[in-house]
Amino acid sequence: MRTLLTAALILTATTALAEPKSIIADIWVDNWFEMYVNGEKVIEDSVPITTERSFNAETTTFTSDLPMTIAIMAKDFKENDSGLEYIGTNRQQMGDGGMIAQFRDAANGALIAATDGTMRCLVVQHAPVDRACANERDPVAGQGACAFVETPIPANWTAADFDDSAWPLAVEHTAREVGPKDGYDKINWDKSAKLIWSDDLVLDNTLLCRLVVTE
Ligand SMILES: [Ca+2]
Ligand SMILES: [Ca+2]
Repeated sequence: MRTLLTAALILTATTALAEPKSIIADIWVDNWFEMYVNGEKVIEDSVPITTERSFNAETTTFTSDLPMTIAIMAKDFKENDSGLEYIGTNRQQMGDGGMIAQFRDAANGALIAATDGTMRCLVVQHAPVDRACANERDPVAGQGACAFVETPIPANWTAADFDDSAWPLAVEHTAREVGPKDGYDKINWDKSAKLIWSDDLVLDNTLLCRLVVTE
């Protein structure tokens, strides 16, 4: 009887510990993102990256056990691998990126995690290699100043057990540097949520970023 009772208590305790949390995520990326939790895709930016000025924010709710691993692919828009946009027009330019996200406990609104410089981000597309590309009359991706650097996307990069210890730390940027707008302004950001990217908001166009939430 005592053994049975103990077993029942342990089972109850284990069940309570394993109860997944309902989590509300707010995400704003210039220009597009997809997000994975423990290797499973949870949300993709609802506005296609080809949409001009796609500065929307997304809010979504998902459930996860803690610890959890958040993995976000973030893309600054580029018309092609030169990294430029508005190619051939008088607005031809390199364009810049930026992102911010926060994760709250749906039960009480408490902040669980947010983007900041403790995250790790790997740049997988960098272009152009020379800013002079933006002034070329006929910029061709892969040629001269308009060359690009592409890094293969590691298999399993979204998985909880992926080793990101060799990736660079994310870099925090000010709102003045990023110039966030539109959807960004509709979210009440916790002050611990930071705008991040690599160290180069302009030339680094596609990033893989990971955040391990242990709380
Ligand atoms: Ca952009
Ligand atoms: Ca860019």
